[in-house]
Amino acid sequence: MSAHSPKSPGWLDWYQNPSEPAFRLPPGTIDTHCHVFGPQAEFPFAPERKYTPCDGGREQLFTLRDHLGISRNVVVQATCHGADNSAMVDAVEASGGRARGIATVRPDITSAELRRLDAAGVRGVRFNFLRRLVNTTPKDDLTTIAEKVAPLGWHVVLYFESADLPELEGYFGSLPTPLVVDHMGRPDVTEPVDGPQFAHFLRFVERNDVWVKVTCPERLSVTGPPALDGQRHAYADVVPFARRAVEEFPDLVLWGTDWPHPNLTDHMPDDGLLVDHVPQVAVTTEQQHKLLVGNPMRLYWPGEAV
Ligand code: 0GY
Repeated sequence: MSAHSPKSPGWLDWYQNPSEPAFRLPPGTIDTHCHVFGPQAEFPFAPERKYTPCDGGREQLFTLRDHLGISRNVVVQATCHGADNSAMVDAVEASGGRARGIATVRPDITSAELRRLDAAGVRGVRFNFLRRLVNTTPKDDLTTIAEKVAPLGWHVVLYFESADLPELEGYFGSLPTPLVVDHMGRPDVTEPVDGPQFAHFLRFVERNDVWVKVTCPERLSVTGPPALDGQRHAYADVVPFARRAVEEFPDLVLWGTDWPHPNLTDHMPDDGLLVDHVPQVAVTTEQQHKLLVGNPMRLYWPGEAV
């Protein structure tokens, strides 16, 4: 039964009362990676899910959006909802045009259902290769899905571990849609930024014109949140990786919060600090504008004024 299941053991709830960011996001900033969890009573979690989160519904997402100075959201279907996109679609529809969605669909989805999702504001599908989040991801099924969504102008969002990129990149390159990669392809930030693993990822981006989300410093970091004495910046070890992606591909990078931050058990980020992380990775005003406004507008609201 999925109704009113208890949270997974060790589950950390999203941060209450996030700080006021010191960095002012430019008008029109888009959070391209966030989720909604339920609320469970209204939108039950999927039976096949790998975790049961706390509730994190659309109203709470919109409250955070307004608090941080974000204009628009891209709500990415979370694995705890499986291929039932109702909660995500509900959030997108309730946003009054200020949100787009990324769905999870099955290969037998009909064109009528795809058109309905498109009309609601969905612009892509997510292919998840993390073994701790999904069972199998049969490539034939994913190819069928990609071929169905390509005519709508949708893209595919890829979530994978950096160690799996060499095995997967040939397949990714064969997909008929634009590609967006979550969380910089999850680099091991204890490796040098100039090391072979991240270089491999950057060349993959270059070859395929891949959009890169420079998201989730809190998830990738080993050094972690700021020291209480103020002597250590938040997520300092992730900064060189994100900065490199922004410098090399200023027109392909995207930013997002990842609220409500699934599967964090060590610490839950203060979302205000995640905003203050932005000028660490995009150091010029021009880079910031592209990352936060120009690039995501081109991808999610093409042709529209900010
Ligand atoms: C993320 C990361 C994670 C989870 C999900 O859909 C999800 O369950 O995306 C993760 O556990 O790394 O992007 O939110």
